[in-house]
Amino acid sequence: ANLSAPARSAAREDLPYCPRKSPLIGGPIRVTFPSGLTLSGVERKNPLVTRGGRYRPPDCEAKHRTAIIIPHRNREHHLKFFLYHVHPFLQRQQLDYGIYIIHQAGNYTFNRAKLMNVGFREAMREEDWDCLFFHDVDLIPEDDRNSYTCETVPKHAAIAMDKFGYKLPYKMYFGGVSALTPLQYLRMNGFPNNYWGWGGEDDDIGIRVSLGGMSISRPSVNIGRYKMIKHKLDTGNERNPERFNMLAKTRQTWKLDGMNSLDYELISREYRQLYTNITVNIGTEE
Ligand code: UD2
Ligand code: MN
Repeated sequence: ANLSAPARSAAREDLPYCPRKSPLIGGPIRVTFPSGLTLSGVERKNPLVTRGGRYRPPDCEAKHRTAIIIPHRNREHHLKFFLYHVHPFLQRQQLDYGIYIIHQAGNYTFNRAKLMNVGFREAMREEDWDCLFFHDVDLIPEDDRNSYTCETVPKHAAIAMDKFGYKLPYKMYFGGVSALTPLQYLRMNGFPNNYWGWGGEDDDIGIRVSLGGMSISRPSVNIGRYKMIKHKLDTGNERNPERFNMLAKTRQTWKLDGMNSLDYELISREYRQLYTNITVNIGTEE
């Protein structure tokens, strides 16, 4: 892995803008998990991806710049399949994109939402992204019409997952994959930093959207489809028993806890071929 920032290619002044609808979109995708898949195999299949997991369409100027933010620890097996599917998926959408893996250092209880806040800050430090996708590592989109771009209000993209019978489990559900512009993200003070362990943070985020005075947009159920790679609850991410008490207080806490109170120690930033890896010490519960 290389630690120096990748050089941005020079401006490509002569290129026309990409069309409003990419001609490469095919609709439903057959999601498979080939045995024997390796990261170098994924690299060979994605020759136009540059160091740090960056891509720009070779023959047109992208209309959208999207960063994918993925909270991670100990899921290398899922990450490999994710990259295998999602790189070609994003390229078919003719996006200017980058993939950021936010890796929680140490063995302390996992904190998905705080890692997202770190990802937001670290990605925006590098590029003026106009849309951020906050994405579980184990969710594979099943239709490339599910556009990885932002809307005028926060978008919840993972609305139809195999594990919930391809329908929304409940109306306020906001888990799995969501997309916000930097302004939308800051308007709700980002995500909460204090949900340690499994559960609750996704509902908190949904509540924050509405407390920030915004509504939720969603793709249609036949397009916002995802497969979740099967797994058990991870060690170090046990159910958070406080989650219901905390959710009852979001209205009092959201302005105090979020991007404006985010505190972490950056351990490393590595520009790997298929993604930028950000390892971070996010501390422990107070
Ligand atoms: C659900 C939600 C998820 C989140 C979670 C509760 C779905 C599809 N997703 O996921 O968005 O709200 O409940 O916290 O319903 N992770 C690691 N290492 C770990 C633990 C988690 O990398 O040790 C990351 C990874 O990106 C994973 C994500 O956190 O996909 C969510 O954790 P999960 O997959 O264990 O939780 P799950 O499937 O119940
Ligand atoms: Mn999962």
